[in-house]
Amino acid sequence: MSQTRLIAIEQDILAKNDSFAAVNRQLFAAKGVFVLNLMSSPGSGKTTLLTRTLTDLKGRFPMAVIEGDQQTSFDADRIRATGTPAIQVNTGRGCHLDAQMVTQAVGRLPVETGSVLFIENVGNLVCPAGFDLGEAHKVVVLSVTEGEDKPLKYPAMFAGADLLLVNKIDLLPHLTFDVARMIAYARQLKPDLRVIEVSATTGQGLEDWYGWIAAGLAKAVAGRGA
Ligand SMILES: Nc1nc2c(ncn2[C@@H]2O[C@H](COP(=O)(O)OP(=O)(O)OP(=O)(O)O)[C@@H](O)[C@H]2O)c(=O)[nH]1
Ligand SMILES: [Mg+2]
Ligand SMILES: [Zn+2]
Repeated sequence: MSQTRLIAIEQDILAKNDSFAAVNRQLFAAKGVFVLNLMSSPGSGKTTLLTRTLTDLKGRFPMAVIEGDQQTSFDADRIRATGTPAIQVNTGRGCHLDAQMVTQAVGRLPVETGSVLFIENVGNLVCPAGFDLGEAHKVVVLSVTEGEDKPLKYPAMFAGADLLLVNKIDLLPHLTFDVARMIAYARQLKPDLRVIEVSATTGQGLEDWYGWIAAGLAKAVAGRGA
């Protein structure tokens, strides 16, 4: 296939994605739903962080989850065990969620007015960055076992992020990971990137994450229908 033809196909795919993302964003704005697209490499702790978050924030506002993985419903099962509604989307050979998958999943979920919708993307630091899902913010999770160099190796992911959660900080005493250096690399790509250091297992730093969510939801609710 010629390069021009390939580029044309890619442009078609992204244009189609953007139109579904716009539909999603409009629906979320009308209902005052605060939507976060969580992305990371496999195993950084997205589901662990979510189950802890859902448990700790239970009763403060309604929440729902869309889980993206190539196969299995393990993660949606873990989420449902917290009592939160969750839909698993299996992408098969696909390596990211797209906006149309979110449109379809939202139709099957009780997404209440004034709620938070977490979307856990497929574990992959590359192409999920290219697909707008209609979210309010892109949140990147990077765990301290992955190496400080990841922002510079996967720049699109970090350049497009609104929040970086540095996870597994409970493991720092056993590692040589330089948190400050990693953050400096990430801020080369996104100078005003907000960073919160957390441990999904010990709970360290999670209050800041919860505060950030609550502030975002308040804004989404205040701007409802605007
Ligand atoms: N020590 C430590 N381990 C963690 C932490 N968060 C997650 N883990 C562990 O990391 C492993 C992967 O966690 P998951 O939550 O499944 O990671 P994920 O990002 O959802 O993985 P995928 O969905 O496969 O991309 C599990 O064994 C977790 O127990 C943390 O803060 N500290
Ligand atoms: Mg997961
Ligand atoms: Zn992909």
